[in-house]
Amino acid sequence: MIGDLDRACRRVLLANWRQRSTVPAARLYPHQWSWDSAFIAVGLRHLSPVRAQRELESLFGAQWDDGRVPHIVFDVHVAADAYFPGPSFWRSAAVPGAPGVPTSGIVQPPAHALAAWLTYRADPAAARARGFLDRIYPRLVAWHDYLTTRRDLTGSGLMSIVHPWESGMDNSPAWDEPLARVTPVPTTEFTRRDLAHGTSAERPTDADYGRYVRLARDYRDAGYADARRADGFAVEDPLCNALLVTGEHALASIAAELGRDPRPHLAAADRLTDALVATLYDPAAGIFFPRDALTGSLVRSWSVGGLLPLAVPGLPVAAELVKTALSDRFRLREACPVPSYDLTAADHDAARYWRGPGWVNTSWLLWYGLGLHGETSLADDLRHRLLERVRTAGFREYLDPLTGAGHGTDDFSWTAALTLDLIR
Ligand code: 9YW
Repeated sequence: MIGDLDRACRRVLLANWRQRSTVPAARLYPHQWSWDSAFIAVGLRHLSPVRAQRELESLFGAQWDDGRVPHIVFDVHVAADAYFPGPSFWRSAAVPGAPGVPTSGIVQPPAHALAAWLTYRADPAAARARGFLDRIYPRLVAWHDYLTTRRDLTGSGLMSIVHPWESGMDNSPAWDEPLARVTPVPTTEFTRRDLAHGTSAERPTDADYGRYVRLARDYRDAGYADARRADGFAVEDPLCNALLVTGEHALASIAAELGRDPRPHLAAADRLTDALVATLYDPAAGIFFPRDALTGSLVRSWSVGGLLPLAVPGLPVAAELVKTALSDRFRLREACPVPSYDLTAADHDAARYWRGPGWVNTSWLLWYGLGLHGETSLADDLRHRLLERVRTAGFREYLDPLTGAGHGTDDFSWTAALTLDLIR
């Protein structure tokens, strides 16, 4: 049975490979996405360690001079209207310091250093022969530097996202409040392409899209300069900041492997962990909340992102997060994949994107964190149930966490990649 699932994962990853990288889904997402590539590399390393290295190298080949790694690297061979917003919207070619290939100008969560380290570990000899770590390490360092300097918009030491798409959890209820300030662009001014491949009931609403377009357009028109704008969106997100810490730990391991000093990365990880706990952790709630960087207030929305600092080595409040994951809000022992949003909330929607459904990437991160903090039986249990869910539903984009019904696109790459990793 596991053999069949293993073969099916490989089939999806092979079908979605495009010369230098993997598309998240052939029709809905026909380009390269940043954090998708990180998760894809984690699975691809079991199929072809060299291909996993190339997945990350192609993404970092599109890094901007300021260190940012764009959330989409466009495939110029794909029809211009296949995805909105495409290259003609982002206009990266007009930005000094952007790469030769067209990209978006926003970012996605920094899962890459962890992915690079896991990729290296899959076949150190092959990686050494290709100089993988030597080439990727300075790029990862520049990426983290961009996030910890230019994206520290409040001086708290944490990075801010400036667009909901940057969270990777596009329409999470956590963004409703900070997004309410943004005036939507009328829907007559743009054409969504996602609805041609997905049910509108399971995708973000038109009003959300209008706000996404407004924010992206304003950022573009400001030359992608990072600053707080009163009419904008700026949020310190627990998931992005947790991945930064996890990434600094991975960079320390990479530095040591390269014969460099790992201590600056460990010091950065400690500083970030302290800032994360001091700024975003709510002890009474037992979860991390995002902080609106424009008002300074926590957004008290219970999203899976608030549990994911569990992936931070040595997190002082790990036991409290596990307790919250086991509570009625997330029901870690039964709900699978882990719900993206509070099961008890009145606006929980088990079929709509990041407003309730479970996703395999966030569940994988929780599984990884449970293992890190010695919760082996909970981790094993989650792993078994995830494999069972995917075996039943197929490689869907997101699933109803209580019934296991599949939603969104099928043959979704990170679902296949991380399933392959969980089988190992
Ligand atoms: C979109 C590609 C991306 C993911 C995001 C997910 C979705 C794109 O798909 O965003 O058009 O809505 O929210 O996390 O990287 O898989």
